[in-house]
Amino acid sequence: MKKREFLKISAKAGFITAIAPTMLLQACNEGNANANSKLLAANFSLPKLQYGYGEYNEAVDALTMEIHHSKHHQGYINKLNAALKDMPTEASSLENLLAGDDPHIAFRQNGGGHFNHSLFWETLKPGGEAPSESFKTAVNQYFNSWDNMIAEMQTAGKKRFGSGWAWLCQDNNSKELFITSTKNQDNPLMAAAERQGKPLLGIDVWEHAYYLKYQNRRGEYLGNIMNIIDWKAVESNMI
Ligand code: MN3
Repeated sequence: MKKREFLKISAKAGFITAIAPTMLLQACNEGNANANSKLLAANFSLPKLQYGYGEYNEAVDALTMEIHHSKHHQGYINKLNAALKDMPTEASSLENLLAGDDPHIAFRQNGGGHFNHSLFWETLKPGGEAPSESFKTAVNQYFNSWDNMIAEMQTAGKKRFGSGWAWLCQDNNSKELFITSTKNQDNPLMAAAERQGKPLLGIDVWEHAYYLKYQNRRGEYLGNIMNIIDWKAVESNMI
């Protein structure tokens, strides 16, 4: 029996705590875990939205918000918790799990889904919130103008084939701001991303994010969603 299979069965049988940490380390192959860290708890829960489902209506209709939050996002959380029970990990946080070496596809899809949507909700505000002068200065430095940055985000979202996300990120080393996109529920924390960095803002371009109101008009959705961004919340994600 392979160690991972043993772990799976052990976890289901409820005696996972009896396994030595070193064995978990080998079995889970999480490179940066250490013997003193705890297992990442399988108790993620749905974050509350800051506003009512109907309050985002200038960009996204109430029914889309409700289904997106209470069904899609909840679904990722349920599957993430189930995957953590099946495959215990010593990663110190969800972010570290996603950024680690080759996370299991269940973590990429459902851990990514939970991380991405949680970030998305935090940065949406009916009517939007203007950026600070210092954040505008940072954006101008890397994109030449605020409008160029907005346009580049919209292009990243439009060009993402199929389902995925457009991202405004910060380089972990140079601190440079940059824009990229990822497929499915991948994000720039992951080694699979075209460019890794700290996500500051993610825009969901899955059809479930806009189809009821916009049908095939993803560009129109991308135009309107940028009007309800809380740029102070985005800035608060900077390194
Ligand atoms: Mn979504």
